Amino acid sequence: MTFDLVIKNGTIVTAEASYRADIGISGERIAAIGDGLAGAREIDASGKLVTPGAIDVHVHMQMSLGGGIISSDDFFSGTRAAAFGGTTTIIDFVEPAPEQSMLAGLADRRAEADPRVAIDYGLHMTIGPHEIAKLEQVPAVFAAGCASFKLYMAYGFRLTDDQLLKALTAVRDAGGLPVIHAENWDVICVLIEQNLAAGRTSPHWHPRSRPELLEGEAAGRAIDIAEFVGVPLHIFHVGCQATVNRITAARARGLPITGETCPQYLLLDDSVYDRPGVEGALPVCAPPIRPTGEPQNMWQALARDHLQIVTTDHCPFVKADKMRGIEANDFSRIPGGVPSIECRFPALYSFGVRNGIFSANRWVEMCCTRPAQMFGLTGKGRIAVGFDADLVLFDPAKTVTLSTETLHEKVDWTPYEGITVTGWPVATLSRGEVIAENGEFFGAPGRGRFIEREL
Ligand code: DUC
Ligand code: ZN
Repeated sequence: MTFDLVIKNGTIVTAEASYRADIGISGERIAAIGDGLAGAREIDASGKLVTPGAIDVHVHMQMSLGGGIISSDDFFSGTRAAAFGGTTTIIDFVEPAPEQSMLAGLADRRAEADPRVAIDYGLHMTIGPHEIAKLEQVPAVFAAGCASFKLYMAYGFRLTDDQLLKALTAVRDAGGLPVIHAENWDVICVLIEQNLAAGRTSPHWHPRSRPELLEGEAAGRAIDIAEFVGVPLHIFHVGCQATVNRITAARARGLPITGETCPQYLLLDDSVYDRPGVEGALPVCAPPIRPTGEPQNMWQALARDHLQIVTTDHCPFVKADKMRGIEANDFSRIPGGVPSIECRFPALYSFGVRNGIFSANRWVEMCCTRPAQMFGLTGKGRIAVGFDADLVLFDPAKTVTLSTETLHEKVDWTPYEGITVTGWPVATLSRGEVIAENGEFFGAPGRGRFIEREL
């Protein structure tokens, strides 16, 4: 049998094992794994690792904060950058307008994404305060393929505990998975107010207004409400041990609680906020990047399965937008978010696998396989016959120095400027098609598909 495409002589790395074999692809799917396979096209992967396409279940493309501030990667530029970094599936968000039904919000978000995405994607539905009156719509949203629901304990989307109880109950009844941004908003608001009143206006005060202890408290409170309701819960963007402790305590009680961290919490510490001028404003994100020691805690949490997956919370804002908070003398007005979508998969290899913190199999598990399982991305995240041929040819020896020159994200800075990683994707396949190879992009806007997820 001749396959459409064969990846030959590579070392296949899955969540369970590493072994030498060829991969035969027919159409969009993996059709065979074995030796001596022949294809109409063959790619030699000698010396390369072959992994499932990486999956990033937490990104914000072209997300509007109001006032004309929009995250700078659109669904095309962001998914193109993702492909260069080995990511073949993302999950972004629907934020319905206050007067809109959740399904109308979903249709609007799909209209933004469908013509632009270069890789496959899914959407989480946001349940904000305005959606509490619309919770009877949750089953229809679930049936439309938005199987996970985002709840915020901060910002204008913030749900109070009574609202959290109602939202978690509705998501439970629909069979969905709630995901949560856990911070203590009341405490944050007071600390911001006190710091600004005392003239403490620089980004240095951003992490000091969002304490780890209270992030842990919020995560623990959300976990307790989820336990009471009887629903699983996934904790977003964990950067401190206080929150990890709440997750591990819940898991030790047998509860279906999971957590993620992101590259910014692994590669940086809060000294970034002391950089001069706008430079200190650029890495502002929430929860904030934590003090030295916490990144090491997060690496260990990944190694021990105290955190289950790695995402990015990719949400870039250009320097001019970040500058607004500096000009206003108010760190709380700096739009929050950093770019990480392109470097996540290679950086986790470089600093996790190469430094001996975890195995290459654990790397694949956290970045590919587990995200697909947890979020209902059926047919993705594995190298197995019948699965989508979303694959990465990864050169474990290729070095790349991260900078705005080398990265493809549509933003005029990166928090990782000057950091050199060893290990980088040399080819990325999405459903059997090579969409990025040796620094060239072969995909197209709109070739990605919306994935109706099922749990
Ligand atoms: N935090 C950020 O920093 N940006 C996007 C959303 C979020 O929760
Ligand atoms: Zn986010």
